[in-house]
Amino acid sequence: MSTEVNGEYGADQIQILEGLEAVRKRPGMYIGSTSIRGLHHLVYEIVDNSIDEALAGFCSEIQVTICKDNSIKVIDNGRGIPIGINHKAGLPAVEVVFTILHAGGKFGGGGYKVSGGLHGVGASVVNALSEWLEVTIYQNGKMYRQRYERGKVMYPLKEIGVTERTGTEVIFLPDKEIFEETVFDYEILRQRLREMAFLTKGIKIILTDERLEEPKTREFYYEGGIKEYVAYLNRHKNPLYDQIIYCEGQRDDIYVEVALQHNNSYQEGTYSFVNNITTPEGGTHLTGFRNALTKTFNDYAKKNKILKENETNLTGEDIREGLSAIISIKISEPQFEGQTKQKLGNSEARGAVESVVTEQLTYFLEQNPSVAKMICDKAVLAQRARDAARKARDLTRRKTALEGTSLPGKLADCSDKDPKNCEIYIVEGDSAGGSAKTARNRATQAILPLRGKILNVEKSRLDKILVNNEIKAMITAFGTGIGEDFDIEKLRYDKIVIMTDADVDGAHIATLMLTFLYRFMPDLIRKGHVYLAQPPLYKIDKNKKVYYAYDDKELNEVLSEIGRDSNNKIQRYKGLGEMDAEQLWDTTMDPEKRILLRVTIDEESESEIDVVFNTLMGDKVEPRREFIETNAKYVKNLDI
Ligand code: TSJ
Repeated sequence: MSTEVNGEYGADQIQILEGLEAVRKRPGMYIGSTSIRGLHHLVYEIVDNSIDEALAGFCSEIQVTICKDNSIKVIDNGRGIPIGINHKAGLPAVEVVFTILHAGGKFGGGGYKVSGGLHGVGASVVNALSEWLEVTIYQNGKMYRQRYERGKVMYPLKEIGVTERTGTEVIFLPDKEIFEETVFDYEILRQRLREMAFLTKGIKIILTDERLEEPKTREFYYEGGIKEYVAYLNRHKNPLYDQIIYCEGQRDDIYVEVALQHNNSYQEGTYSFVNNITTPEGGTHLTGFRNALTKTFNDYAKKNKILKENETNLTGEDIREGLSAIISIKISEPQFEGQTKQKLGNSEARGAVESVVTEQLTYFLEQNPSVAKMICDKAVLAQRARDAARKARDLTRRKTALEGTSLPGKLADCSDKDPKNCEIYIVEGDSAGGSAKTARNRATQAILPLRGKILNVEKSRLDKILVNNEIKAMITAFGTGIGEDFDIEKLRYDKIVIMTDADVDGAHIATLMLTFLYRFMPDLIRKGHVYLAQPPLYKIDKNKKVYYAYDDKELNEVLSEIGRDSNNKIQRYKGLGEMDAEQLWDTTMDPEKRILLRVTIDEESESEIDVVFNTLMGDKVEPRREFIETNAKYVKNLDI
């Protein structure tokens, strides 16, 4: 059975094709890039529409499937895209959605579109960039379908059968002519869809990967929405109190939701979103939140004599110590600012968030005095530590002013004074440090040996951190200063190479260092200056020839190549200390032969990185062990 719903095809069609052709000519303008990132963006564009249907109150479930041929299928149980004729275009609304640029949400009337933002351009862009796309609509007891190829309509919307359900189904195959990469990454989709589920309370999102022999399915459903997101952020930490503080409200046309809970660490983890899109650089909504938090707690502390009238106010930083928080707002016309367009600019958002949070947080603190006291007490301690840290820092600043920058005694510096040519090896242990000093190229390679485990900065306040000798040595050697004083122009080395044993202890020490760098000099990592050295795990001697293997797989490869016989002498290195200087140079330090791993932060998942670090650094032992065994995912391979 096949009944035509609409057969009119006119001159408008030509204009439509020109619109979609523009998308195919300059895809980057519409989806950011044609890399793997842009590819995944297609999925979010489609799913956003179902999320909007959920926000409008008509959809409770979204299924996302990666099909065997790498096409993507999205099904929701909403009302189904309207099929009636849109009078402006003279076409069924669904056809307008898929063929006219920027039509998303503006058809049919009553459509409530808030999601999308950075590239919120909708279904027509996905259609234009797909080899083919098929939409099926379940509505009023009937099923309707239309198919497009590279944006072109293959046939008018047709009725294809009967159904009892309602909803929308879209399948599309990204165009290999457009995208550099057309294989979807399950992990990337899993992370983003989980985030969307956290941000849309009550929605169930089901992700299935059918490419595997045994299809993999994950369900994301968070009844409490961002409250559960905060619980998730704190899942490997020790919350200061049981409740998750939650504020929700609407001011003018801005819907505001905030959830927060403190833990007993010293770092803040606040993540803000606008229309379900992350705003890593914050903006007015974040400012409104911070203002409200600072003001409400100071008012409470004064009123309840936790702070005396003549005592200095708690700073925002004091109150946010150990805070995990999610701020999520929905606004109809978000303005994104800054170089990367990741910062909210709408000034009305500041007032909206400030008003909702002040009102509801004040009420919460009055209702929960013991929680209020715990947070205030922690903030007062933070205030004292901050004062002590300032004194310590003033002292070091004054010192360097008087004595010039005196480099740490343990540092064996290089002779070349041009930072571009220089690198510094941070080496675990004095004995390995000794070998490294002998082995190095004195002109360009500096060695800084560190003794034993460095301080865990996740578990220490700033005043402790700044007087720690190992950390002081690193800060002075790098030359950049830290925190607000940080200046990358002053960096004395192009590469900072962390060299530790290839065992669990070594991995832990490397992580402690990375954590320190991430917390106090994140730009060193962002700008690609931080590396991990890769010492070999095995040495194989055969008839006076020496081979090295960096893992078990390579060991096997070497053995297959040279023959497995009794002349092989295999040594498993337990640490850098077992290598002499020449071996260390040959395997790990010689720029011609070594392998370095560059440490990177995936900007899209900085909140996930936080969880990674906290997994390693937190008080709870079990998740840490698990992590070290599965190894660091923020490290990407780089051959140099
Ligand atoms: F992106 C898309 F257009 F391809 C798409 C849209 C893809 C998927 C998987 C779902 C959807 C979608 C659209 N789901 N639900 C809707 N809802 C509407 O379009 C809709 C339905 C009814 C009314 C109304 O006012 O009666 C309004 C709208 C916007």
